[in-house]
Amino acid sequence: MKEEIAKIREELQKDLQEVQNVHEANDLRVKYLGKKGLITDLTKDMGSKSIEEKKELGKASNDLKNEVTEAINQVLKDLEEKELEERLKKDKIDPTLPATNIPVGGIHPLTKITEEVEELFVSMGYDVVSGPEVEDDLHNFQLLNVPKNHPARDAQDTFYITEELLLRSQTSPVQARTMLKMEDKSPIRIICPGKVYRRDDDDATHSHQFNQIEGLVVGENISLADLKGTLEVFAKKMFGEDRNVRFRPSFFPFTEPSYEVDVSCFKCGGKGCNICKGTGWIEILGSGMVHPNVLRDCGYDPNKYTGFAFGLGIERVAMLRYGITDIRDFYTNDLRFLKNYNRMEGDK
Ligand code: 2NM
Repeated sequence: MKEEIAKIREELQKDLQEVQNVHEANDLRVKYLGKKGLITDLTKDMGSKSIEEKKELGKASNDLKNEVTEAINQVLKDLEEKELEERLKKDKIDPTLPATNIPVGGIHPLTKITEEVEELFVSMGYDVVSGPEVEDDLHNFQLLNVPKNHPARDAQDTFYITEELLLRSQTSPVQARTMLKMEDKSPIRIICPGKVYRRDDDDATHSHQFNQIEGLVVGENISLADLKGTLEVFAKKMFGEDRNVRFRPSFFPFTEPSYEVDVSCFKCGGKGCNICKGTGWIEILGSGMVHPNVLRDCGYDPNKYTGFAFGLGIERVAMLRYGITDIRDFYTNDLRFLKNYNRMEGDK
């Protein structure tokens, strides 16, 4: 037995000297200490031994086990140190090298305005709803009380794909779809942000594709006072609490009566300047009480339900808020332009 132990020791010494890496050191652990390892083997036929022999063999094999464990651990430690040292030597870092300039993305100004408007209306209990950009004549025009001979339907103003299909010219078809979908005709409070398309020649203030947010509230006893109160809150949140707001009579096919909403000029305070073109007022949105024909065609009995609706152009609001003078700047994705709207508070 002693001979066997001596033999194992001898073999271990040889093995330890030959170990090259952590992997091999772990193999050694299995070879000596594993379930079928050399040391485990020693105690295999313990059962046939006398008590004295068992004691002796038990102690000897235990000592050997500890010895081997320690030796292998030491080898592992040495190897790890050696590997670390080599890596440090190889991967030298030069902290004086200039840092890599990683361009950081930011939130687009149109997204910022959209999110701000969404947040305000969601806080007042509205849902945000979206719908298809490719629409049909029914949802984009007919259901919104836009008659067959209306100029907005002209191929000169609308992008037609076929005679029936078109790129939506406003987001109100989403609202028509929402009303039609409400089987129980329960009240509606929604805003619909999204891209719309019109056949304009692009210049500093026109774009053939822009973004809109339209709102719709339908229920029993919804009145003009609700429209005025809601849009006044909106106008002041967007352009400043000390703005004045006025409602000017206007015309839209889908609302009756209809109003355009102006805020007092935030630059001159109403005295007249280049921003308000001397009038003291800035137009920010269109609105009105939903036309009874629209309610009826979308499944809401106009004798029982009323509603108000409004629409605004995101680009226009963003241009006013940030003093942007060319609408095309939103779409050219020039980072020098976009970066301006992602400055941290207090930056110069
Ligand atoms: C505007 C102005 C006034 C409007 C109407 C509707 C609907 F679907 F209820 F008929 N949605 N949006 C509306 C009303 C839009 O944009 C200048």
